[in-house]
Amino acid sequence: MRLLSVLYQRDFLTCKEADRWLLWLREDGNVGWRQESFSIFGRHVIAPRQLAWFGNRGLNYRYTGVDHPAEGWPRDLVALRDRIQIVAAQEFNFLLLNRYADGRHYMGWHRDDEAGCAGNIASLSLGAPRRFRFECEASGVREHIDLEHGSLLVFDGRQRHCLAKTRRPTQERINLTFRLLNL
Ligand SMILES: O=C(O)CCC(=O)C(=O)O
Repeated sequence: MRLLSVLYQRDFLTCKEADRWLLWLREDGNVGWRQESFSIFGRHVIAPRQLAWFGNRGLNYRYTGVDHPAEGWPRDLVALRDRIQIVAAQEFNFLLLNRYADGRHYMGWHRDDEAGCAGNIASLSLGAPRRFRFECEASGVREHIDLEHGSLLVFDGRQRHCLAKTRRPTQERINLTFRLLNL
């Protein structure tokens, strides 16, 4: 694979664990899901997905001109973060969550190279499998990997990537991206 991937563990979580996390993330009161809007090239755009975040209190992840100030970690998520830190062999202090209701929800091509981002991103997938595309830096060739329920992908966020739209009937997917912001 030409993805600057450090690792892909298809069965990082057992199916039972992954199902439980999906329920927890959907449960009222656990996660403050919101549909964000931002300005891009002077256009007002509503993000085609829902978003939430957690992180070390005091950290602020600013991207697409929007602040995302963190207020700490829910207790339930700390053990999951710690487990992912061991596998990824690095620390994470911020978590961005994306919720794709169906195949019409997506994330366009981008790099996660904002000032203040460091290290790799650990991406945990829950729910419907979705196609993650990435572009080979040197050749411009595009490849993909289908991210499955309970899988963990650790990758270099500076490489161009996207979560593709699909016309196939597709159920909900929630993605957790653990990140390291420079303090
Ligand atoms: O949902 C995904 O797997 C992609 C997420 C992503 O590209 C990002 O958070 O930067």
